[in-house]
Amino acid sequence: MILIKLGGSIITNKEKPLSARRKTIDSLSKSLKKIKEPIIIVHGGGSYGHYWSVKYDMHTKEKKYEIRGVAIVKNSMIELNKLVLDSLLKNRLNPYCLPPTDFMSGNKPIPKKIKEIEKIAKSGLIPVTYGDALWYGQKKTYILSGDKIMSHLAKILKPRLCIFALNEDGLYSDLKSKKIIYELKDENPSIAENKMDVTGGMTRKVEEASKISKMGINVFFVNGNKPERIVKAVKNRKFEGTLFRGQRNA
Ligand code: IP8
Repeated sequence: MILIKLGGSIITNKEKPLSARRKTIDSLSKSLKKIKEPIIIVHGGGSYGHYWSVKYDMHTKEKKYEIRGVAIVKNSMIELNKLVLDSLLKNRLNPYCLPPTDFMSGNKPIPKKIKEIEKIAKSGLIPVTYGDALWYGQKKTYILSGDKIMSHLAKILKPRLCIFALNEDGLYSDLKSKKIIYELKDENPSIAENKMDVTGGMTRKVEEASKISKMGINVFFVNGNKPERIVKAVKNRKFEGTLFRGQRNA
């Protein structure tokens, strides 16, 4: 089984509020159709969820955020999720929509529910979930990043591989020359800060990817604008992107 995160910066135009990159979503769907293994898709918030989270000053920390903000963020994620589901359906895939409330309780994953997601994926349906605003308890809510969902799912399901589709070729050792790091070992990648991103952008991705690789699972960062790279990563063909190699004994 393979977990694939479609980053918000690839499925939306982060420069423009509430604008989806429909053509890119479609070409991602077409490439995903070529994968002949069970997959689970997680997508980010991009210029939908992040736009409203910034407006209402909502973050990953559990707090009493404005309830109007919670309602609006959730609604915007449903809207973006619908575009992803429609594209998958149109391309003859069979998505199974799974809002994170289905397998999260507070800030904890529900193991029984997560194991069920594996069964759904193995039946041929494609579970699709996303980063969202979630209820924590005692009137507190928080923003759950899709990257964090990747770690929760990986920990319980131990997929063969995790892929993060980004709006970049991978991690760069130097942002100016865009020199790709093919395998991240001890070096510090050069990362641009993004104020539009309430869940921590690339820094969060690197954090979650390192965590997953320490579970013994390979993690790939690939450019989602070139979706054939996702297929190549799955099929073990010449890989273009950044690999976090799974460390068995870490
Ligand atoms: O883009 C966050 O998900 P991410 C979703 O995967 C929201 O970090 C609601 C901002």
